[in-house]
Amino acid sequence: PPVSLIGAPTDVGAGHRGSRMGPEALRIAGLGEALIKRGVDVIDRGNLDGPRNPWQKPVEGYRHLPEVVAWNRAVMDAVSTELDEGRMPILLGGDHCLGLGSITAVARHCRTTGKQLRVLWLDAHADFNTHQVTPSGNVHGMPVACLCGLGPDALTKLGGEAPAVRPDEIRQIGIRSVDEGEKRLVQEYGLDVYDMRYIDEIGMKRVMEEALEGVDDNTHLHVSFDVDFLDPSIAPGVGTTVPGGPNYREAQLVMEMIADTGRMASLDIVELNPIIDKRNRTARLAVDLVESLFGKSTLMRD
Ligand code: DIR
Ligand code: MN
Ligand code: MN
Ligand code: MN
Repeated sequence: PPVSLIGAPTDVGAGHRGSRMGPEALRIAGLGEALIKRGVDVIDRGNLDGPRNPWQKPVEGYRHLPEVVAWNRAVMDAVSTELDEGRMPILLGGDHCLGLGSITAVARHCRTTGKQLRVLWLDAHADFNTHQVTPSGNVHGMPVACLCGLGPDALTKLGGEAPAVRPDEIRQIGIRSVDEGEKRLVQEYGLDVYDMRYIDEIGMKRVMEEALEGVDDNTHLHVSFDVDFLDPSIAPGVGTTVPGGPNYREAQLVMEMIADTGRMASLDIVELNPIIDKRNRTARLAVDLVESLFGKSTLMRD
């Protein structure tokens, strides 16, 4: 399907500033041109508007909650517009709090069109904190909990009724940092987490087969790609690096196996922080991986 790039230049949900520059870094790394070269019809919608980052301390367990709500509303509306037009939205973040607005729009679209929803959450973190257990107050550590109905009404009911998404619609891959209180919630909600230990034990190929099991012709596959999913040795340009992530080959396999399903219908690329990068290499890697997501492969395969 035709693709629409949507920039959301904000870091209101993060603990480091700089992911507000993610959209431009991805454009400069050639994201649009790479897709056009693959024969994809691409429109760059430019950047959304929203409140500036006031850079304040958490209030009752949330940093910048009003600003986070405003940005997520803008993202939800923009993603909805593209889906209604039959286009594939690619959200250029911005921090990962925006996954809430993006996936709320996707879930609503699935309910009205009768599609099965499958969310692949590629991340070092589970992003399942609440204001009671968060160690930071940063809302980018909370979007999955909010999608599952756990959080303030302003976030959980962004698209109407909560929860926007059922835990069994989500598969998390690459996880290696879960906070103490967050662990209990992940367990309680029965989230399907393919953590790094499991990837080490059974290998990325089998992990992806399991994560994609049940994806059929009627499935809308949403990929939420937090760039800190990748090992910091190949992707240093993120605010919250965690050692021990997927290497280049494993990441390529993830993307190629998603492409093979032919069902990806929306994508977030988030947490890219060019401020702490080296010559935009992390954005260039992200573009390389997105090419694979769109079917680039070494050989013709059948
Ligand atoms: C940590 C870091 N779990 C927190 N989270 C994220 O502050 O809640 N970093 N998502 O990317
Ligand atoms: Mn994340
Ligand atoms: Mn993360
Ligand atoms: Mn590639």
